[in-house]
Amino acid sequence: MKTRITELLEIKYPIIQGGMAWVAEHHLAAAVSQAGGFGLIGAANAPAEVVREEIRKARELTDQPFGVNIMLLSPHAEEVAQVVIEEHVQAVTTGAGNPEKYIGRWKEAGIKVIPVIASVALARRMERCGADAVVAEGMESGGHIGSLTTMTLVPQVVDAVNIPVIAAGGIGDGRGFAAVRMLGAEAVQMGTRFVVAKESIVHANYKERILKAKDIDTEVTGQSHGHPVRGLRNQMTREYTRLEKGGATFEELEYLTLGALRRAVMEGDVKNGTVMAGQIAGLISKEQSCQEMLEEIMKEAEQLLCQK
Ligand code: TUI
Repeated sequence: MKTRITELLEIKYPIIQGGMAWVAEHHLAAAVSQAGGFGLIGAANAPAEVVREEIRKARELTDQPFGVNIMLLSPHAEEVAQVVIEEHVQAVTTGAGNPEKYIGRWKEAGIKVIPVIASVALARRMERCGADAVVAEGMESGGHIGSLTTMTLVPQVVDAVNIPVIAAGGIGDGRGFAAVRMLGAEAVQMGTRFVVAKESIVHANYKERILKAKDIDTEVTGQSHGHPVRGLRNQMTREYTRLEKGGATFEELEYLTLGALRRAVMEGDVKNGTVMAGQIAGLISKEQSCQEMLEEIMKEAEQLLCQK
């Protein structure tokens, strides 16, 4: 399947892996790219030199193109923005903010720039600033989210900009892929499905929670201070919600979640850690290699899209 995104990123399949904090490290990114999709290293809150090492390690595992996701709330965002230039990564995606001030520098260095956006206004602005594409991410996604659904956001962004649109949020199989193609998207970005990939280094407890999740098992915390985050409900989210309803300050809530994603991903503490996952978790029921996932999704999508 050829689209402007497969051309832009020089990939076989128009499937991009989300730049998930702690999860999207070099093994996963390289495996997705090696399988014909586009892998991303999630810089999250990591220092720039750690990101540089991750890029170099991914290069040892694949000669295919991959990118880096820069989380703009990170205290290291500025340095990471420079490292991706020095390391000549093919593409940068950004999340949780407006990457305007970096776009000129990245474009000059020949890097493809793909901001993740959650509104038409930011999509338009990114196009004006020279972005090559945007990821339109609905609130079905795991992690930090906006307020619109994928179903409503994607077609409105497609109508508002001329650059290609990648859909994200709530997509976990070939049906989701085909559905967003109908909305005008030229690729998908998936996160939750890749968390359970064989090549994903995520702790077995975390994978098991996703594999066993039901449709209604995710919850959004942090609405009150403007940083809504979706994850699987557990002791941590219940305590968070109790404090949030009781009027806890931003600092008190931050303290509760400090290091919580790392505890869940790396140590398997799925009770008191943060288990970020999207609403599609209930659909995800098997651990597969990235190659198996991509081939299965594309086969299903192509069958659906080619039906007369
Ligand atoms: O960034 C993500 N997902 C993330 S980042 C993350 S780490 C984190 N953890 C706790 C709190 C905050 C961050 C976990 N998951 N997705 C991309 C995304 N970007 N979703 C929504 C947005 C977004 C929202 C508002 C982008 C821009 C924006 O407005 C910026 C502006 O200035 O207009």
